[in-house]
Amino acid sequence: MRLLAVVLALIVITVTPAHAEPRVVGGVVVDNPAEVPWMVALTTSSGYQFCGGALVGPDLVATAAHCVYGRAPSSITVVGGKLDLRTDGGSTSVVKQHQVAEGYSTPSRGNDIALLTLVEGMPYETLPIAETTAVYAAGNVGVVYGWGRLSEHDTTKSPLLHKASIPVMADEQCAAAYARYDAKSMFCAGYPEGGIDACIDDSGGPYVVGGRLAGIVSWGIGCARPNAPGVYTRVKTFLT
Ligand code: 4AZ
Repeated sequence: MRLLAVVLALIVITVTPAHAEPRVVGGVVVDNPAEVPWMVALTTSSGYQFCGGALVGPDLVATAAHCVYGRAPSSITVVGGKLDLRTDGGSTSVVKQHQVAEGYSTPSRGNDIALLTLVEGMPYETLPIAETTAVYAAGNVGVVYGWGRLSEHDTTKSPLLHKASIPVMADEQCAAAYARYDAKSMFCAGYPEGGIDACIDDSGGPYVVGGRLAGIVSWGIGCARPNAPGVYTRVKTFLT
C-alpha cells in the first residue's frame, strides 16, 4: 500500500480540551473510546505494556523504532480497542514483521520510527498521517496519548489511557534545549515551564494534530522538566 511503499518509521499526537484530573504527566484520563479508535498498546506476551502505537492501516501500526529494535516480532503483542488495559474485550495480535527506519540507532540520533505488520488485522478506524509540514508550526497544539508514567519518578503504572495537549515548540527553542536536535527527523512539544509531557512507556504513542498523526513519542531529558521539552519523531518526513 501507499504507506508501506513510502515508509520507514512513525509517531503520534492529538489535541483536546483540558479535563480535570492530571495524568501522562499533567494530562487527563481519556474516557471516550470513540476519540481514539486507532490507539494501541505494545505489550509483552504476558501483558506488560511498554510502549504505545497507532493503527495506520488495518494491520499496520506506527510506533517508535526504539520500542521494537532488537525485539523478536513474535514477542510483541499489540492490544487495540480498549482504554483500560485491565478489561477484557478489544483485539490483540502478535506482530508478524517490523520495519525500522533506515539509519535508526538510538532515539537521540533520530529516525525513531517503525512500522509493525500484524498477524491479525484490527477492525478499528485508522489514524491518517499528517499531510503537510504546516502541522509543525510552532504553537500548534497537538494531543499526545499514552499509558506511561504519571510523573518522572512514579514507577506505578496506570492501566488507563491518558492524554495531554501540548504545543509544538520552535526549532530554535528545541535546539537550545538539546544539542542533538535534528529538525529533519524530530520536533519538540512542551511548555518552557514544563509540567505537561509524555514520559517513560508513552514512547511510540501518537501526537495528533488536527486528527492526524504528526509525531511519535521518542525521547527527552526526564519528563515535564522546565526547558526540557518532549522530543517526537517528525512523522511527515518518513510517511507520506
Ligand atoms: C522514555 O524514556 C521517554 N519526556 C519518553 C518520553 C520522554 C522522555 C523519555 C519525554 O521513554
